[in-house]
Amino acid sequence: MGVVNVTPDSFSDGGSWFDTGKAVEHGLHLADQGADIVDVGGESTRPGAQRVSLEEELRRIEPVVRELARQGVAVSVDTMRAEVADRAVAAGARLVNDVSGGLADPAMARLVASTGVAYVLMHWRGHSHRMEDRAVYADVVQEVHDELRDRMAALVDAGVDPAQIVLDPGLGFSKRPEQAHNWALLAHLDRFADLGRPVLVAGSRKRFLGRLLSDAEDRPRDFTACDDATVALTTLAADRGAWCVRVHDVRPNADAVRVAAAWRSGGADLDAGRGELVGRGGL
Ligand code: PMM
Repeated sequence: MGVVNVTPDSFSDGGSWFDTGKAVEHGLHLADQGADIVDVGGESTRPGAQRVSLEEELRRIEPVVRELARQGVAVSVDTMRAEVADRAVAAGARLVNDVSGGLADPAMARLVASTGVAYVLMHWRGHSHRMEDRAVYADVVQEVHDELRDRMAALVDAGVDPAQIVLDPGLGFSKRPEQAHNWALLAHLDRFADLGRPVLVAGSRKRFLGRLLSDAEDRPRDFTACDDATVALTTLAADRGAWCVRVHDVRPNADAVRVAAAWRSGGADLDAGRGELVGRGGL
């Protein structure tokens, strides 16, 4: 999954693709580089970010989703709002990526149920301005697991088919780099297997990588120099069975997924690292 943030202020690529034409061009480039899905978002979720209005979010993403879908790209919409998801699906999006796991908008579950699109349910404990102080865990892996399980049950109660759901531990969201929450989740990705759904890992350029790669004076590495570490993360995640990785620099990560898949299959299935269609029953 390649990322197109149509925002002026995202952590990793804020401002670069804020213009509709540039965003479309970038999405096509990511598809060309090997992205099976292009994730289009219009609201920054960086720690401390303020929300954008519904109108502004729609203005940012709708034309980009429509044009990419028209050109045959499998588009995902990164939104917490049911109305934005609805309009994006009408414009051709095939997957809704909701970092709030349905908590930010009570209408999201019904929308996902009625459209039948694939849905990324991410672990979330609150909007950006609150997420740091809610990063308190006795056992981060167990708590993230149980909260995802409970959200999945709530969505299914609201009519969502479990087959629509992809789970995401939400690296960096109410997870503190200095407390190694993200690494604990990665080390125990297999613990999510009992929930019976594919897992998406989104660590690309995140602060916990910059912190790991701090210099001798303990200054975190800038995110612009964390792409090699992201590829290492992708390789390990793919080897441990992640269904999808969400990344900014697609080509080396797509290559890493294919290497990991070939390695895992012992050469028996050299196409295993190529993506599959997403949608009900297609996950
Ligand atoms: N992280 C960001 C945005 N969208 N979606 C999912 N499913 N999982 C994530 O961890 C996630 C996301 C924030 O990162 P960015 O600013 O680099 O896009």
